[in-house]
Amino acid sequence: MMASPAERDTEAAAILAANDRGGFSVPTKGLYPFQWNWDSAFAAMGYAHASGERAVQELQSLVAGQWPNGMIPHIIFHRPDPGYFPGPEVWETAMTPPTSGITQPPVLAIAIAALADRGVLAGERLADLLEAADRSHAFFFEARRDPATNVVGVVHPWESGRDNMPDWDDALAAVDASKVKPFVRRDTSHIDAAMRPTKEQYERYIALVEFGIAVGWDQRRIMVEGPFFVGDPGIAAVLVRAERELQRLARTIGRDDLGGNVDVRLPALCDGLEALWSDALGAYTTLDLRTGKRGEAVSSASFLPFAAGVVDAAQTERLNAHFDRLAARCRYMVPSYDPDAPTFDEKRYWRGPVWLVVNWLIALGLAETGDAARAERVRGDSRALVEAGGFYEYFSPLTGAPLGGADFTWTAAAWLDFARGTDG
Ligand code: 2M8
Repeated sequence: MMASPAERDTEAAAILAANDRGGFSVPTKGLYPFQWNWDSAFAAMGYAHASGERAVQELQSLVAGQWPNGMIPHIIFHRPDPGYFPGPEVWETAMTPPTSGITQPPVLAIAIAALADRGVLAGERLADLLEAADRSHAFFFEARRDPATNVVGVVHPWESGRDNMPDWDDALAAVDASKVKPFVRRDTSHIDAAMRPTKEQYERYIALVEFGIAVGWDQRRIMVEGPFFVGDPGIAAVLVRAERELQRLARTIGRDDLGGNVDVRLPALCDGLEALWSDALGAYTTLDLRTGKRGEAVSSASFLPFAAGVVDAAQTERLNAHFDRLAARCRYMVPSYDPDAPTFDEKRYWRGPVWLVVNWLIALGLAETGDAARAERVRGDSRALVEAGGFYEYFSPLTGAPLGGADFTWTAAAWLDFARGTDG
């Protein structure tokens, strides 16, 4: 049902309040009952509209789960909940609070910057959060960067946040799942199985968890010896942007020691991102670091490097051509996968649907490169999706049909901070 922007504002605020578990948020009730890493970073920017304090708390509760090696896990299990699989007893990471054993896109420093720029985060609390972000970036540099190419990759599709994207299929299919013990999924008891990953994929997701346990969650061994290591333009682009934000803020508070050695870490991360450019495709795509195979289609992550400030004029031209082709095919931008690819699926998880948080970062990058028209296409479509469909987890790029979980935290945050704009 079509709702006015003011009605959606009220609803968004109510969703953020309802998904607040006291200092941390859950992505949605039922389907995702714990704190997720990049969800929380986006959530903080949403909470800032009602309370700067609550926004800061969201980031503090996220970094409370940081490992001694700097990794911020993808899930923090602050409290038990039997409704999700795999829970803490499956991960066996022996951390306090209990956590998963992999990470997610490092949106944290982007959120810190947003709160600092708004004036709701300063002083010691800002310095503490920047230190946490710095240690997390150092973790990516040490344990998720291929030293030969500088490419930053993921050791589990869940690390990318774009879990089920077709580019992971081949590398995931090569993972041996023959020894995985039987398990019961929970996601398909909340959501139509046609929108979720398949059983074969789930078995391999768990096989990767079991590999982590087998090496005692030694994150460098997982990168070097593990069965899955694929360069990800999504994480690589978010990390470059996050690193720039970290260095900018660190300078404003006189903490030049943060941001790694500025002459080393950032240039290496930029080189690694460039190594994910496929000239054949004319876009940034995945690179299997075990086999050398590149992804062959455009995904929403192909457009994230705009926000990293690395795209040159010739690359921009080629990316724009893809953007315009997708924009002609899809009523709503940006599909998570190329609608012209045979593996595109309008409804299934990260194989086609639109996520507002990815749109948020894409629009930001486009606007910064001076492309107001394409930025506005992305923002306007995001706004129209929520006005018509509400605060769902994701949406069909073809029809706008709302899909996945309802009353979603990061969709509400994206509405308040990005999609609604300032004119409604
Ligand atoms: C989805 O991922 C989780 C695993 O992390 C799942 O399917 O169980 C993804 O969309 C991910 O990007 C997101 O952070 C998470 C919570 O919204 O859900």
